[in-house]
Amino acid sequence: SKDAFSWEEYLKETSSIPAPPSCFRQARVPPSNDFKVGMKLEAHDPRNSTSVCIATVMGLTGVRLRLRLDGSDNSNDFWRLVDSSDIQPIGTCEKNGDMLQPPLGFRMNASSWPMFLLRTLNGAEMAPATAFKKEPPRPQQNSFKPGMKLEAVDKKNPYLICPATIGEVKGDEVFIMFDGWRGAFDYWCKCESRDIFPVGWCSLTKHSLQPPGNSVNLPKNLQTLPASPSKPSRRSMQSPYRLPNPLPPLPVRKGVRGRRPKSET
Ligand code: MLZ
Repeated sequence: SKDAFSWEEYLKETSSIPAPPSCFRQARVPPSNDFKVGMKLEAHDPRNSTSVCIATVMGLTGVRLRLRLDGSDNSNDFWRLVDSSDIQPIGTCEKNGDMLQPPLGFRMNASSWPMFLLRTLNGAEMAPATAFKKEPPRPQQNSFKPGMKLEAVDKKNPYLICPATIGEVKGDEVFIMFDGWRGAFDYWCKCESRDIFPVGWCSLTKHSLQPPGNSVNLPKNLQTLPASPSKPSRRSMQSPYRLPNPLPPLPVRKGVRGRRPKSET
């Protein structure tokens, strides 16, 4: 559509450059997603990473899988790349002499786990070994530089991948700043994090990419002040995208919703 987010235009508008693909722990040519909804696999429990559990593929988004641990509730879904080392074919755990564990917060009595495991695996469609791709190597060093643009998972809304900027670089870590969200979703992560991607990744892998938010990114010491339209210099550093600020009032029209992107919640 005509107002879809365009990196090409956005990079021009913000006079910024993308972080080079060599900075990232991501495949240069993204792998294919050969999983199907309903397939089962083994996954490290994100809330207890030493334990390996059975998971079901609930959805596919680009080369990421939406996963749910069998025996867990529906409010702890998590997302993994098809080349993540956190996932493996069913049988891997046993081959390594380990035991499959109930997920943290298993919804039944612990004594019913062995029977639950038998039943959940009986007749299940298991993801084939060929669907699991080899995790790419770590980058040699942290080559990110402040100001570089990228695409990053919003950890508060992990189904979302959003345009972001490197705010700071410290040792092997980077500070991820989400464009247009006034710092509300920013985080530090390792440069080798699997949650950060080069510009163009979503488009290449057919994953949706959120547009930047409407809020101006202010320097840390000014973040509590309202953005002042009378001092345009304050907003000149980053994302002048989709201004003006303040937004015009919403037109009141029956049956027409969502004319303004949702604000941070
Ligand atoms: N809480 C918002 C999502 C914000 C996403 C921001 N990502 C950097 C909503 O529910 O619309």
